[in-house]
Amino acid sequence: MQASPRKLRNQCVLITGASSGFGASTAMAFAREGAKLFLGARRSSKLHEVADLALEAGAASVWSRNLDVRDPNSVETFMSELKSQTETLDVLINNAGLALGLAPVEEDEERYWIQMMETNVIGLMRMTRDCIPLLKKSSAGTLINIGSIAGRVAYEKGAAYCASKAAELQITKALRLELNGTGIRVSTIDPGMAKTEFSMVRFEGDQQKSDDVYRGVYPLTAEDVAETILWVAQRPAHVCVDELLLMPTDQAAPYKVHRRN
Ligand code: NDP
Ligand code: 8X3
Repeated sequence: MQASPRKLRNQCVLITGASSGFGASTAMAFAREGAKLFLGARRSSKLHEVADLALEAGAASVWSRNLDVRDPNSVETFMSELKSQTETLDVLINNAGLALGLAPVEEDEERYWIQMMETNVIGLMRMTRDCIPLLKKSSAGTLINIGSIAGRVAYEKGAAYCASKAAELQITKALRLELNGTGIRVSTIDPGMAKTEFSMVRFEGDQQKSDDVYRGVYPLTAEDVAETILWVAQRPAHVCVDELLLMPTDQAAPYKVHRRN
């Protein structure tokens, strides 16, 4: 007999990096399914806008707080306040992340490497460690990490970002093994080029450089990625999508991009 898709109504879903891009769109996708949302990011005003829209879209409830995954104190406060709201988490989406700069190692900035590693690797592990006890209380806990094509295929001038996403892939694989037998599903969703605030962050607000990334290309949208995250979470409890690589048709590899004039 075919098991039916998992219902997300009233399920507790935590999304990190929910103030823009994939995180904000994923909040909306889960809101439309009637989930109880728990949202975190550093920019509180943007986060509150997403929270208001998610309530309008049908979320059962929305709780949002300032969260900096790089800062142990911020994570501790966030988790302690979250635990006063719920004892269980059904879905954790480790989405908070960023790239900074695009330069050969010889010319690159160490402060960028530190911020990427602290956010994309240590922050993800910190959130995961603190959420596992709550995921274990769910009847079908689901842990979804956002990786990247960059974690699978290295590209020039992206060494530290690629390394951080390669680390995410290996962390996800280790967690899949560690949590086997708990009923918790562990997935990595690894998108290629997507148009969000990602490139504006990478190039520190340089609009021209950001626009050049997407010039003549039809990239993924935040909604494409959000729908994929939702689909993974909706699989029946006995189905785990271990790894999912999601690329724009125009992009066959990081630098193999078809551009129209
Ligand atoms: P955005 O810049 O639009 O979103 C990134 C989110 O991460 C923001 O909400 C930001 O919120 C949050 N964030 C960054 N640093 C921290 C931090 N220290 N603590 C908490 N939240 C943080 O980019 P995307 O939506 O594209 O990126 C989301 C994820 O997807 C990232 O992990 C990225 O590496 C990955 N990715 C992106 C791709 C792309 O081409 N766009 C492709 C493949 C993967 P705030 O600034 O408010 O804290
Ligand atoms: C973001 C995709 O190719 O810019 O993870 O690194 S890429």
